Formats: sequence, C-alpha cells, structure tokens
Amino acid sequence: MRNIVVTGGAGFIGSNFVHYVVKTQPDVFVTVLDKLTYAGNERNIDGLPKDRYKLVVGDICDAKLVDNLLDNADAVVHYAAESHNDNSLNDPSPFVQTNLIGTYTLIEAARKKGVRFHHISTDEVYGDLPLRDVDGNGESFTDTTPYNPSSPYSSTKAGSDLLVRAWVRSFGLKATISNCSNNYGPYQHIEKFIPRQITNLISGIRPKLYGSGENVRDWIHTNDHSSAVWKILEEGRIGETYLIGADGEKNNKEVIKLLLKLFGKSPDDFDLVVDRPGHDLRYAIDSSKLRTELGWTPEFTDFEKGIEETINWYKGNKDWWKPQKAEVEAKYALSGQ
Ligand code: NAD
Ligand code: TDX
Repeated sequence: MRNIVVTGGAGFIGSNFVHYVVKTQPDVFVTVLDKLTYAGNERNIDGLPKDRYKLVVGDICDAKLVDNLLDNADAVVHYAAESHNDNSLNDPSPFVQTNLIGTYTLIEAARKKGVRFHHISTDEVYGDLPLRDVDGNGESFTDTTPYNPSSPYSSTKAGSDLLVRAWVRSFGLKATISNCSNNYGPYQHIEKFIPRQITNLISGIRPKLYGSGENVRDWIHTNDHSSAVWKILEEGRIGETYLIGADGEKNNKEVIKLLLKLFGKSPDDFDLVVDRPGHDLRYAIDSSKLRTELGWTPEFTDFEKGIEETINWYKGNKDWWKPQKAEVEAKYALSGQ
C-alpha cells in the first residue's frame, strides 16, 4: 500500500490516524479528504511533513471529486462522519447526508475502481447493554450482536455499515469494517464528554454530568484505535467485521471524579444536568477476534496516565480550543446541560 485516502482525516480520530501512519509507515502517502466542518481542523495535521500527505478540502458526497481521488488510491480508510449524538438529536439531517449518502458515494467509487476499503464504525450500532451485576458479570458486544441503534447518529452509522456489507456481497467490494468503543486523546472536539470536562476545569466551570452518571463507556486511547485499524487494513479478511476495544469500562461519574482528582478539586465538585434523551446505558466490547486472529494488543492501557497526558495536551493547546468554548457551552445551556 503506497497511496491511501483518509476521509475525515482532519477530525479527532482521523487526524490521530494520519499522525500514526506518517510516523510508522515511511512508504505510505496519505491524501486526506475532509470537508472541514465545525469538527474538522486543518491544524490537526499541518505540522506533519508536507511530502507525506496532502489535504483535499471537499465533501465525501461529491461523486466526481471522490472518483478522481480514487484513481490513484490503493485504499480508502473512511473516518468522515457527523459524530456527536447530542447534535444528532437537535438536527439529524447532516447525519443522514454524510453518514449514509457519503458512505454510499465512497463505496460506489471504490467498487468501480477495485480499491480496498476500510469502514470506520462504532460500538453504538449494537445499542446498549444492562449494567454489570454485583459480581462484575455482564455481556459484551461481538460481531454477531444484532444491530439495535438508538440515536440518529448511531442509526445512520448502522445504516452505513449495512451498505458496506451489502456492497461486499453484491458487488465484491474489497472491504473490512471496524466498530470501536469510545476514544479519548488529543484533538478531540470539546463538545465531547472528556474534553468538555477538561476544558471546563481549565476555564473554572464545574464539570457537567448527564442524568445519574451511571452510564458506562468502554474507553480506548485513540492511538490504540489507529494501530488496530492499520492491522485490519493490512491483514484483515475481506468482508469481516472486527470490534476494537481495550477493556476500559468506566461509568461517567468515575471519569469525572478522576478528572477532579487530577485537577486537585473535591470529588463532588460537579453538576448533575439534564439527561440525554434515549441515553444508552452501557457499552462494552469483546475484542477477542481482533486479538486472536490478527494478534493486535492495545498499548495505552493505563487510563489515568492517558487522561493525565490528555489534560496536559488541552492545557498546552488553549489556542486550539478556546475560540470555540463559549459557543459550545452556550449550545449546551440551551438544553439545560
Ligand atoms: P469528528 O467529528 O471529530 O471528525 C469528523 C471529521 O469528518 C471532521 O474532520 C469533519 O470535517 C469530517 N467530515 C464531516 N462530514 C464530512 C463530509 N461530508 N465530507 C468530508 N468530510 C467530512 O469525529 P471522530 O470522533 O474523529 O470520529 C471519526 C469516525 O470514527 C466516525 O466515523 C465515528 O463514527 C467513528 N467513531 C468515533 C468514536 C469516538 O469515540 N469518537 C468511536 C468509534 C467510532
Ligand atoms: O457533558 C457531558 N456530560 C455527560 O455526562 C457530555 C458531552 C456527555 N456526557 C455523557 C454522555 C455519554 O454517556 O458522557 C458519555 C460520553 O458522551 P460523548 O462524549 O458524547 O460520547 P458518546 O455519546 O458515548 O459517543 C462517542 O462514542 C462513540 C462518540 O461521540 C461517537 O462518535 C462514538 O461512536
């Protein structure tokens, strides 16, 4: 693989993947296709060597542009999406457009040109799980868990997965799919849970916890997501779905308390706010297929250390997030959050 197209490569996870590829794959040239929506930022990648990547600003729904870009591509890694559940509850329309029509546009081009395709998806397509019992027992998602998405975001991601599966079966698209759990790390937009609370604490605002805070997310460092995606791109079996996770289940209250501790604050120094409608209770990933079949293991398994590094990144990059802070908080205030 010499030339890869990374859609959404100026967003949070996509840009971390571009950094990962530039660092670990010296022979690969990356073309980033990104619309630079409110969630994309050219600065996320502009420090990288110019001979290793180029940024094409454009829409994945633009069939002509996509067709041209795929002429010289060996593979597409498809991260571009509308990605925030809360936004999808306020206005689902860009989610339907980008997540469904955008994915359709890409796979049509990829199948016509015989280009290898990797589709990035989420554990949220499977819906949610009950909390673990008092002994810590509970189910986890696998690649055979039935789809049961809850929000406009997760349902459009589920639809995009199904399109890719159908294109593999009907048209022989050379595709793999990965469904990953919640990512954290640098360059994450401050509308999302962890960076919102970190930037609240830096700004002297109390962290905001939805509902009772018992909801569980299965956290993975975004660098581990990148190494898993590269492994699947190179060694994954065509037509297969791989779940990516690092056994990082934590409830939201625990995460807020860890952040408060690391900022030297009292553990109760947070506000309970209006819950998210349809709020998924618990996600958990069983990643044994990826680990046993492809030999992948996560590296960044010390959550507290990863969070400390992430806090330091937001402290050191205030000019990256400060211009958006007031607007993001004003939007949340409208919904009592
Ligand atoms: P993000 O919102 O930070 O970034 C999305 C990027 O896509 C932005 O750069 C944006 O400009 C770009 N984009 C949006 N619409 C576009 C369009 N029509 N054409 C071209 N570019 C467009 O998202 P993220 O959190 O980095 O998520 C990336 C992918 O990973 C998504 O597919 C998401 O579903 C998936 N995912 C995210 C998580 C998570 O924890 N954030 C977990 C599992 C899977
Ligand atoms: O201020 C907040 N307070 C709060 O308690 C925010 C923004 C969120 N929350 C809760 C809601 C969730 O239970 O924290 C949890 C995480 O919220 P988000 O960061 O919005 O993530 P989530 O809804 O779990 O979805 C994320 O992981 C799966 C990504 O945004 C998706 O793109 C990915 O598919």
